[in-house]
Amino acid sequence: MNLEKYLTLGDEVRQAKDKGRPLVALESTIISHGMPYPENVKTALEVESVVRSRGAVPATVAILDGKIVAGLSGAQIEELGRKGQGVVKASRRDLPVILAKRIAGATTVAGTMIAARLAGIEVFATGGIGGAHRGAQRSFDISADLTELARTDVAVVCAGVKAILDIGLTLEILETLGVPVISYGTDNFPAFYTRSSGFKTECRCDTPAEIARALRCKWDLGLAGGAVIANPVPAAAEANPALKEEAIALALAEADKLGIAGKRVTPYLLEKIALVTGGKSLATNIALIKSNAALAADIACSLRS
Ligand code: PSU
Ligand code: MN
Repeated sequence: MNLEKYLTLGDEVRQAKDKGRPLVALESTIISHGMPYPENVKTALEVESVVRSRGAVPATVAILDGKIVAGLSGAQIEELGRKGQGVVKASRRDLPVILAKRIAGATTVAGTMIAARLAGIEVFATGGIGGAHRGAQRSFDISADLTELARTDVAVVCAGVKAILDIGLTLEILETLGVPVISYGTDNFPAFYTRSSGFKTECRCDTPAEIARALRCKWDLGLAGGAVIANPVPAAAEANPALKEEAIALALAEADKLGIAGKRVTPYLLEKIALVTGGKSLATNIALIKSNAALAADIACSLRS
């Protein structure tokens, strides 16, 4: 396949690849659908700076003008952030049509993993991954992020999954799919806004080098697929659990009443929770993404050493 037909690398990313420097992919659904403007743009640019400050090179991913772009410019990030929900959310199944129609797409975790693999990037940092929604036994609403983790060789550093999801069910599905879930510096699986979900993980690593070695073993052995690296939110930025649970209950009830379904569910819940918690959840969100970017950069550097 002629990769250049579909993939464009930003200048900084191209130079980094030529020199064999460590890279970290970053998603854009979080910019367009996960946070309000202008905090989304400011955060996206700051997250890139965090990656650079740890000696790696950021590659923020989106789809623009019929190409998957790995390494957006500041102006491109600004445009995606300003358009917000006006940009189409792009997961695996959406990529072909968005590319063919030459419209803009904000890549989800699944979409960004695909782009990262095409660009030869092994590590990706985000806030939270998608998972099995509460009631998934009936609705079948299970994010394509999980099946992507089973097939695409990219490690995803996140702060766990939000309690808007069924965390236990999400972990069971990841186990079935053979996806390693590694908690960083803890035996607990984090729940995005809070440091523990109440669920334990079987795998714990305490250093980025240890995580990098585990990833290398996996891929050397041909065990296809990615890994979830779960990094708990920094303690100082942890949200009040009671406030968060109340906001989630309200958001879920509202979504149900309005009949929100399909790809609109996750962005709707995120927006509602941000609104209900009066911006408190946003501060937590920003702190944890930066912390994930730092860990991802450290892992990417370890993978190169
Ligand atoms: N969870 C969050 N924040 C997010 C997302 C999920 O806490 O921004 C975004 C990510 O881009 C993720 C996507 O890949 O939502 C999952 O959407 P869905 O549940 O429709 O697969
Ligand atoms: Mn869904």
